[in-house]
Amino acid sequence: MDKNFKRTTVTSALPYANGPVHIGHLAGVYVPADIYVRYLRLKGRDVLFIGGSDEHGVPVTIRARKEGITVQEVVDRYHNLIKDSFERFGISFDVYSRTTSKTHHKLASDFFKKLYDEGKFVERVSEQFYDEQTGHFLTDRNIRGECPRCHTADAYGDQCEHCGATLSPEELINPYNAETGNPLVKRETKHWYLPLDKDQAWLEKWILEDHKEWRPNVYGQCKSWLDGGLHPRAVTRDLDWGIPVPVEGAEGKVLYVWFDAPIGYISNTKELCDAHPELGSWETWWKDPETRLVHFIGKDNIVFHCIVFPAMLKAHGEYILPDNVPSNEFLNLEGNKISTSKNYAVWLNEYLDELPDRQDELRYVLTANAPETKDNDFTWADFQARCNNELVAVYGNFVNRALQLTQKYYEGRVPECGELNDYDRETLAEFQGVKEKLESLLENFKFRDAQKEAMNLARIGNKYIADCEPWKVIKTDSDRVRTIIYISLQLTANLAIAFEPFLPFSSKRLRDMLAMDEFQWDWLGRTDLLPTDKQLNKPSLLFSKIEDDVIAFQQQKLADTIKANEAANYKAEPIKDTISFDDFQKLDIRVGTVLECERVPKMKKLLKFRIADGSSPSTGAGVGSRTIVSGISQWYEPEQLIGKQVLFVANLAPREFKNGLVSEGMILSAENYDGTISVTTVEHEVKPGSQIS
Ligand code: B3M
Ligand code: ZN
Repeated sequence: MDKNFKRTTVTSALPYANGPVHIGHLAGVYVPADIYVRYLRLKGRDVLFIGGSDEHGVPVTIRARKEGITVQEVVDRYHNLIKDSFERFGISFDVYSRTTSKTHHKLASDFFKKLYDEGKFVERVSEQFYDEQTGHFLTDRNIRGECPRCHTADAYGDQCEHCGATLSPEELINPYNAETGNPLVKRETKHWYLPLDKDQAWLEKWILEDHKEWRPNVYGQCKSWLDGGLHPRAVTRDLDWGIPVPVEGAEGKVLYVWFDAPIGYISNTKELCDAHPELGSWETWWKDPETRLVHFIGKDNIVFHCIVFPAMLKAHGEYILPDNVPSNEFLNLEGNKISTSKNYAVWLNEYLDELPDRQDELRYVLTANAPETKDNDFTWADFQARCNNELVAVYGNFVNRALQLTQKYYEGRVPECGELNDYDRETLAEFQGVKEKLESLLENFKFRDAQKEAMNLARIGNKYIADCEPWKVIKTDSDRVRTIIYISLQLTANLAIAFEPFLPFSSKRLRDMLAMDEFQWDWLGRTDLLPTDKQLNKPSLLFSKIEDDVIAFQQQKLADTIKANEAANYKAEPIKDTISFDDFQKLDIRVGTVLECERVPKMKKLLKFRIADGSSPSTGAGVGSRTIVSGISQWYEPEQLIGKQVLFVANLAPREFKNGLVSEGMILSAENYDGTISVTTVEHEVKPGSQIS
């Protein structure tokens, strides 16, 4: 870190309180931010970690209408759920507050007022879509209408999901309110805009020249916004949920959520510092040029944190600007996009309930797979493999061996270190070199590589103890074993420090086993962390295996969600052209009883039926029947159908198959949304040959 900074304010994006947080949020924002903050604290640096819920904006209002509860109930429910899950997951916020707090409403309102009074906004009147029956202006996403390209009836105001066209609401044919279905009219409305075009020059210099060190994805996105030319952005909205615009004549208008939410970082810091005077004034954390400001965010928030919020801060005049904005790309889930609205995600609260005491396993995998430079995929199979092959088999195994042998040979006391041989020295040297590497990776937000280095330490330890084979050497050279165990224990203590930012739960368990009350980052690499004769506590396994059934359960859960979504999105085929009653009368549909049913050799899809059809038997005895061949073998075992009564078309011209088989009619069946087939049948048994009319 630059010498000029005395303290660091770390913020992480404020999640919308419209649903629980999921692994995408964790991998993209909260786990990396937490690693960084834990590292800085361990280094003894002054740092505040600011979090909170974003409780304004359209998403929470949509959720309220969907669930049939008030917006306040929605934000209360999800704020509490999110806050609680973060806590259980070990995200070590210094404060986790909410943008509906009094402190925030006042601070955001004052912020706006100051800019307004100083003439920093431009006022504009524009025409927006308006629902006369509900008396509301609508946001783009809440407007639907016919797509001008593909003519699907229900394209969104910003996009047609059918043909993929990017749209603006003006382009929609017959726009209507997505929720009420009411038609919309255009109406004039006044709003305040932040004239970003005037910020173009200094933003270009500040980002493109002075912050070349920002991650390529962040820098690149900023560059493309800047290259495209900045335009004024509205910072108010016509909505009834949010912070009222503190200007006369602005009734019914609120601050745009992206205006107030980032100010939430400041409000939450104020709330924290006001309650804890020992932290100093909140203003020090936001206004002192010796404070370093770092925003952890997801990639869809880059423009707001790198361009809009800095422009607001600059316009205000008293604030520092972010020094870095480490943003990740997206995490996918089993090859599909994570989606809150489609309920397709691994939700943190459910993970914590379903895989209790396995916080570090998830933290580990999310960091190992962090989408730092490109989108990445989370799969449960990979989760299991990494837990079992890395956490259990390498880190856990090494620690367990070292501690168990200490119990067995020395009753849990740290033995004395004898003379080191070359291999010992090499191992220790390798260990000591890692501190600097780890630090430089962490300071540069390369958490994935940093965790790899930490795991590498465990590998070195694991290899050391496996190579030295103390369990064999004990028979011949007990002095040597003392040294091996001494070194292994020092390595173990080092691991507890190195992993603390990444895996705080297991690191704490390990420190408890080692009776290590104190520790600092700067002790990393030392070989006297556990003095000779120190009594260690009883060891237990640091990690345990993840069994197959746990993984299968999670995989099934996702598969079920996909199915449920498909069912929910199913749209029946359009109705065919109208036919006359006479035409319908030409069809002869009857009920038949399945007498025989069997597979057809060499024709995998087919089932061959013998159907009692009510005709006179050709031989004069038994029941009349016919052969019908149907391509439904994928959905039924032949035995399932024998004895069933099915509907069939009796007057269809016979059809001959390649192998000479002739089908005398067609069994009627329904095709479900997912392509599965279900044969039609009658509710009460009827005589074979009964006609359908
Ligand atoms: N709530 C958007 C999001 O969750 C928004 C972030 C605000 S950060 C100030 O993607
Ligand atoms: Zn379309």
